[in-house]
Amino acid sequence: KADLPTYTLAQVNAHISAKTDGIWVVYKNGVYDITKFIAAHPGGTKILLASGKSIEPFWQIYAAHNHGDVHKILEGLRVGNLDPVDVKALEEERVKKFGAGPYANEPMRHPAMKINSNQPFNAEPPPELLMETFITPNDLFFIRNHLPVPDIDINQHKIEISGIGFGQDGISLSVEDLKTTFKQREVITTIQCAGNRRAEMSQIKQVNGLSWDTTALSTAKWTGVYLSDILAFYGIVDEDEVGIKHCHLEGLDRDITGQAYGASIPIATALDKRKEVLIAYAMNDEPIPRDHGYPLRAIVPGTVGARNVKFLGRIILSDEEYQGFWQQKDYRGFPPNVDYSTQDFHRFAGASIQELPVQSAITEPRTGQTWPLEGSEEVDVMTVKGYAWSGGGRNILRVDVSLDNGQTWQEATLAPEATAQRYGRAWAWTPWTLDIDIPDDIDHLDVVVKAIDSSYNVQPDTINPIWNMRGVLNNAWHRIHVPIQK
Ligand code: HEM
Ligand code: MTE
Ligand code: MO
Repeated sequence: KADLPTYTLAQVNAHISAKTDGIWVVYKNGVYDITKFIAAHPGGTKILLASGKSIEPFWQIYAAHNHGDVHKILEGLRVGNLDPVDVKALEEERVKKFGAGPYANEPMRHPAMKINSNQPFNAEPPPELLMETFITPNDLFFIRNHLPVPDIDINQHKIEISGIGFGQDGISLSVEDLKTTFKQREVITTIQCAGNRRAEMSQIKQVNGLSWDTTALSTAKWTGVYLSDILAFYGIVDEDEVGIKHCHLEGLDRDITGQAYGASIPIATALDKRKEVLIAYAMNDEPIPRDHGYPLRAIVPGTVGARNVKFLGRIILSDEEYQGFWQQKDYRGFPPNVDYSTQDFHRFAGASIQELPVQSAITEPRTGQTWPLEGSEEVDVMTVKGYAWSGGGRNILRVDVSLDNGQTWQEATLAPEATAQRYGRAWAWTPWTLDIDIPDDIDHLDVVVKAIDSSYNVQPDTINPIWNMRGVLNNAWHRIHVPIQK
């Protein structure tokens, strides 16, 4: 590119009109004329948002540009080099915004998200926005990252499958191989973090972990191929075969020692077609956003979020569980009597969490939020909203709401998309609503919810019997306190 002219950022800034000087953008040290490309851009006229500017911040949101092919198109539009002084200035601006080091290349996030930690990035959506739709929009889907988000070129990416039945070297498949070899499948599923509602658990006695409220869960439609189809293609259909017990799922996000995020699921889950375990390449009809696992992600319906491994790089069939930290030391249920002061507390770690227990919560109103009385009507009504969900595909049979701490109950109305789910394959949540008549002469309401799943499992009424030092698996009755404004 040495023969191309050099331009300053100020000159690029002036190229914002297709009619006069053309529309230019910059990317790293290159200057590009996109005037003729705009009409052909697969993402439409959004590209104009970057007119005269750097496209980098935009490409941080839209992972689909993370492609050798896209960079080839871009180079075809090159008209010059950016003045090295401006290249340095842009880089400094980027570092100021995103920081330096392992977290310098994180994607952009929706400003409405409530951030629980920045590095790694963890955030949950406001409950009122989350419950507006059955399927959560991608940019409002809760984010739970243990490590920096990797930056993967989809064209170079190959998923490796090894272990029992595949030999040590195993095989590898590109994203294209997956799409062309196996039948395309769709699954609508809710992903819930084991730490959802941890904040309430800490009110009983401090637990360790991110302080999640009630919205460390979201729902999406995932497109991909069944893991059971892939394994069957290579002749693995029987879980009793030569000692296969676990299916490891390993991501491409790594800590500074090189240890990847990884997890495992029982081989029975991986092989069972009815469990619909997916190797997904799309989320709500878009390439999976970087935060949610671009370019490939394991979707394990009905199973705790932690096993839905993002940025999937390797699948290994084994006679033992995955040995990484988050399978062995975390995402396990400790008994209520064990805490960090207990001698050798790791000894008490229970089995790794897989299917989650029945859950429900109220999302509107929020606890502490004052409810204004209309005053005009005979009886004032408060609309209460929330979700229910159970692990293992168990359907929600009923959602009960009480205003007197469980003495009497009213039945909520369940969302039709939810109740239409097949028996034993209710992977998605059950949104519910109930209009409550507000009694006269009260200054507050204490509202309680519980759900019942298709195994007639119920939620515990208090947190005490399920308290655990990691603050996972909180599915006690959810309670809110609502002051009534007279
Ligand atoms: C999709 C090229 C700039 C927004 C795409 C795709 C290509 C492309 C090839 C299809 C990718 C795929 O689906 O495999 C380019 C080039 C650009 C540019 C060469 C600069 C010269 C931008 C900018 C924005 C943008 C600045 C936003 C402000 C989008 C969106 C999609 C898309 C929304 C749809 C895919 C998605 O939602 O993830 N672009 N693009 N693009 N592009 Fe661009
Ligand atoms: N996969 C990888 N590779 N790295 C991670 O940090 N976090 C897990 C799981 N998969 C994680 C991962 C946890 S604990 C949860 S709850 C879900 O991803 C969160 O998925 P989301 O960020 O798409 O909401
Ligand atoms: Mo999680």
